[in-house]
Amino acid sequence: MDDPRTAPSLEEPTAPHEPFPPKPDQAAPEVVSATGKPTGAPDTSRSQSGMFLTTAQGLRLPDTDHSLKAGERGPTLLQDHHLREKITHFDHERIPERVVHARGTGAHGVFQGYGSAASVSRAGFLAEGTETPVFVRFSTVLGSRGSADTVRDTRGFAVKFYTDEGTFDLVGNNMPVFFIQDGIKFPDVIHAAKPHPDREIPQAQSAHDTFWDFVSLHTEAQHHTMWNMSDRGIQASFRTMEGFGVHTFRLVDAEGSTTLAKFHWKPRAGVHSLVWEEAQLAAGGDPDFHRRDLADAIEAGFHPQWELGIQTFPDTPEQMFEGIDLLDPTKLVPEELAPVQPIGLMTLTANPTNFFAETEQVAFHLGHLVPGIDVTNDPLLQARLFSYLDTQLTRLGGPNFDQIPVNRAHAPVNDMLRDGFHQHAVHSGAAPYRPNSLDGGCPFQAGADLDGYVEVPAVVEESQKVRAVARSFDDHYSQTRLFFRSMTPVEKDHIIGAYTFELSKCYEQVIRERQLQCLANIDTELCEAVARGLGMPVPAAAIPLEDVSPSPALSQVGTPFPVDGRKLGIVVDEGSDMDSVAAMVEAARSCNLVPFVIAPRGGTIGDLVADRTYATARSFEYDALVLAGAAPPAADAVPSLDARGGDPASAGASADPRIPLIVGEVWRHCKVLGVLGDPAARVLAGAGVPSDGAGVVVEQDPAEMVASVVALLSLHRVWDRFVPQSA
Ligand code: HDE
Repeated sequence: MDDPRTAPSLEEPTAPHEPFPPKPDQAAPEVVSATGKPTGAPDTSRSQSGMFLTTAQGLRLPDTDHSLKAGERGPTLLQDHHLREKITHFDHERIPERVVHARGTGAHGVFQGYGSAASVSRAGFLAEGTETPVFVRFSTVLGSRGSADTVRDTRGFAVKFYTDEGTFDLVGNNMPVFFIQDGIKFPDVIHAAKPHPDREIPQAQSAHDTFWDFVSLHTEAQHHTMWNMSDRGIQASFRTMEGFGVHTFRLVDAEGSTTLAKFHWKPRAGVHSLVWEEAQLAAGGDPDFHRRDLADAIEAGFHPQWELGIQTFPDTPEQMFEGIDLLDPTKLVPEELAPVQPIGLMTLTANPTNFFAETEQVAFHLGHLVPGIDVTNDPLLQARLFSYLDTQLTRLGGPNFDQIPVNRAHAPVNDMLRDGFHQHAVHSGAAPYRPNSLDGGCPFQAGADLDGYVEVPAVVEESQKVRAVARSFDDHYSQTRLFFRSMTPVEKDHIIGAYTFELSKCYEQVIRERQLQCLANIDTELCEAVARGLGMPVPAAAIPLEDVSPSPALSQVGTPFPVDGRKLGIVVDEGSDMDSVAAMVEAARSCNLVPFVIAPRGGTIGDLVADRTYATARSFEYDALVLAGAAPPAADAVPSLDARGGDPASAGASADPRIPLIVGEVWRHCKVLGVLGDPAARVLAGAGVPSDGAGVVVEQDPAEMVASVVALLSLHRVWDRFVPQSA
């Protein structure tokens, strides 16, 4: 029998049977008790059970479609307990979204330690070969829960490691620096970046007055702002995104010696971004673009991987490295000065079974630490140590959110926390206090010798209480300049374009002027180009511009990466050579590409299923496109009525106008473009794309075509096609 989840019957099924188990690509939190005890229950035991519809009390119900009424046309009776339960629960299905990072997506996976960190950290999960289950949540920062994925923003990269020694959370971002140096300013930067309080627009955008007002007045935000304006602000996918712990942490080895360290996640699939127009098209055409990509990839068996790495620095009293204050979260340490040393590998293996239960309810906290990892005095980090637990009290409705399945520790929990809303543990014993004799003294304290977490006895210098910042935090511009000067010309152009776009969206001229002054203090070329775009005079730098040595590791361009799970669109029509197309689909699959057949209409074409039609396809969905036919106008092509129909004049007399539209975008977005056979070549000409252009592959042989596409795609885009304006 076909799996009814993938092949549901046309008729409503009425024969009772048990609920379906999760799909093969799905996993759920491990079945441990509210206090971390393995229950031995099967994975499915947390889902619905029994064949029949019941109330929350397990009472079987004969009818859930009609409320209990005084006669067929009479009023509804208050005594209808099922109606009241159903509606009351529904009325309370929503919880407050996260105040930041509301839009997110999650996945289960596993982390394997390499053992290479043993010399600096005693953390058990970093030991060679140790496997630790993880739950990851990626997010945007500014948008509400339903906002689009591909907006320009920083991305969250939060990982929960369910280690044997307690849960460790690495709550990072896809950028190594932050807007502010002190956590007390977090409400300010977020209030400035969120939608304006009067009209609540714009949603999930930084291109507005209050954001630029804040960052231009508060110049320590300039470095992070430039990361947002760079290609890093519009990631191609979560799978191709770096992650950073941002702060400097303190690692502790088995002997108690300490080392300062910064965490990095390096994606095996490379670091790739969208181009701006593509990001905008995707935000409208598929607001779930990143969420869908991650879930599809995992379902298809392309399990994304990241290597965890550390940069290490001597734990000196100054906590400085090469003139960089390691406690200043607006600074990075170039990899050329402190290479990233790999210490483990994370593989995401399963999608959540239930979005709300897992992705929405997961609660990360920077203070979830394990022996071998400690914090530093970074003032941003210190405020975060307070915020993450506090915010859950409102969001998850009380103090027992640690007992929600996705948040349960896998290590045994023997705390003395009791009662409160939604208490799931049934605590035994009489004495949740210490010292006690009534429970025989249990629970007992564990020192370092018994794997207890002992804070590093870091020296706190003799000091006075002050509201002040260290002089070593004063420089707001040199690393911003370092970042810009480390970009390739095409990346610089993108940054210039982003600043120009965003500042053009501001209404207040003074804000543009002020930000241009900041750009003048960063880089003359950048400032001049943005000022030109805004039609404004170029201010002179107010500070001397330092000579900086570029850090090539900051650039995303030029390194080849695997193409697993990248998407290939293949445009066909009724006259295409479908044997060739089938061979190409096969060859693409064997290279781990995901082929999509784009046909004039739905159904099958040749022996293949039409994955997309001319009406539903748009360029942003594909990393590369191959034309395998003349694409004559499909039956539903109505160029004069359908804006998606494109310009019929540019289509050539014979092609469906939507195909040249896609081809034009693919060309503009510097994606690989293949042409299989002569009829397809005519479509190319009709779209105004030169057949000898960079990254245009003209082939007769399907296998050769796929080989060429893979070779070009490994560099992500055909960078040569951009004509750089910057030096
Ligand atoms: Fe967060 N941040 N943050 N943050 N943050 C939250 O916690 C906060 C900061 C980050 O997928 C909140 O549970 C303060 C830096 C991620 O569930 C909240 C400050 C970095 C996520 C909070 C910062 C982050 C959050 C909102 C300044 C990168 C999403 C809901 C002191 C290193 C986690 C929640 C998830 C979420 C506070 C700064 C990363 C309010 C006060 C720096 C990835 O507690």
